Amino acid sequence: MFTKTFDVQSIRADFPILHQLHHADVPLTYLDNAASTQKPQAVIHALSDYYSRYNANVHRGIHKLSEEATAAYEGARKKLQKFIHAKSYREILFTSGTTEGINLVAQTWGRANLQAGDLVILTEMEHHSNIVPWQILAAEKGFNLRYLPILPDGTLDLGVYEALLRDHPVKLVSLVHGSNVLGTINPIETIITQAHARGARVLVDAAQTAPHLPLDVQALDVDFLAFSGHKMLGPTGIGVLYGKRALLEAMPPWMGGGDMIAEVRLEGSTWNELPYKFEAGTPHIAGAIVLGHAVDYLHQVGIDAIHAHVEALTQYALEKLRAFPRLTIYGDAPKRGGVAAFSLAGIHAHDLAQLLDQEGIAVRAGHHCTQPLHRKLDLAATTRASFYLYNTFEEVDRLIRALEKISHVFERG
Ligand code: C6P
Repeated sequence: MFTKTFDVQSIRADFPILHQLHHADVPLTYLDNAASTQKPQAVIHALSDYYSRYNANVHRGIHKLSEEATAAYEGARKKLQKFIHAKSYREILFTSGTTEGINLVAQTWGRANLQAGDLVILTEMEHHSNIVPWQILAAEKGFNLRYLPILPDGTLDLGVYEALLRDHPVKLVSLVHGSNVLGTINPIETIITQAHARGARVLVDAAQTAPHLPLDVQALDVDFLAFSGHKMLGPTGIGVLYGKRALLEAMPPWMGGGDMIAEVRLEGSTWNELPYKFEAGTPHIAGAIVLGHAVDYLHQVGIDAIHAHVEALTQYALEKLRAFPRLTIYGDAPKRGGVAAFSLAGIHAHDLAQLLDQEGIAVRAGHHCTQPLHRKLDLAATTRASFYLYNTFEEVDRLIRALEKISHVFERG
């Protein structure tokens, strides 16, 4: 049936937070990985090591500490370059996360390239961070937004996509790779090829896929790709925006300040080379270095192995959840990531999450920053379990047992 060969126990041993009682008498079952992941000891150590041994500003000082910090910061950039197979380290911009990456593209590339009459295609399953930046800019520039509809199984209606590309001046397609609610993995390869055939650019939100799917930006030929460090064992406040070099070169800078300039005169300024043109001010040095260590850890375990484990766990969970009485799962795409959003009839999503918490199980409840998607599904909120490399089949069983217990209490009540 499901492969259980992944050495999850030795992985779990690396994550100190997992070995605690959640409440007085129940162990922690952490199933909120789509929101943020836990950190292995190597990553925690890298953070304290940076602050204990070589904390200094980068690109500025000529003293040893600054040189060391700069080497580690730029070394991390190269690790991230390799992680997504970018051609050059100059195409890797450190941001605060996916949200900032998308806003950066909107405010620089978007501001310079989108105008009244143009069409930008988004989808109905986008996270707010890939809707609101475009709405803000569209209100100012007067271009149009269209959202690709979702079919009943949670996949995108690609017929509508082809028609929009054929009939409208589409300038940009900006879409999520893996939905944080439906789990759907969108066929970005085809979407990118079709967009390019019509001269449109593509931005991919890889917040939910970078943590467990091998990504190759050159093979994909994607124009921009954004992801967050904290969803892939790294710290909060750090993420990556990949952009094709020629596009980044042509884009105006976003924030102005130190480090992003070549020369400043009172009459005007010129810009630093890539990637520094887009990294104004003191960057999140510790965050970037530590994210590099998170990537090392992911490589050690193996992204393919992590993906296979997450997929097996998710399939196992979905099979059990599907058999659960009065439970509805949202999304039935053939290719999906490690999330399962569901409702249990008669129990509000937040109450359910709270009751699961009492059983030691951490899940998320709410609209998961996808209000338009929830509105489309005619739901105010869902409860969501999400899985990662340190989760076990036993933990899925624990979730099911807890749901049974809660369900019985509600039935009796
Ligand atoms: N989703 C979730 O619980 P930031 O906050 O910038 O690191 O990531 C934003 C983001 C963008 N796109 C997708 C697909 C996402 O899932 C997220 C973050 C979290 O689902 C927090 S709302």
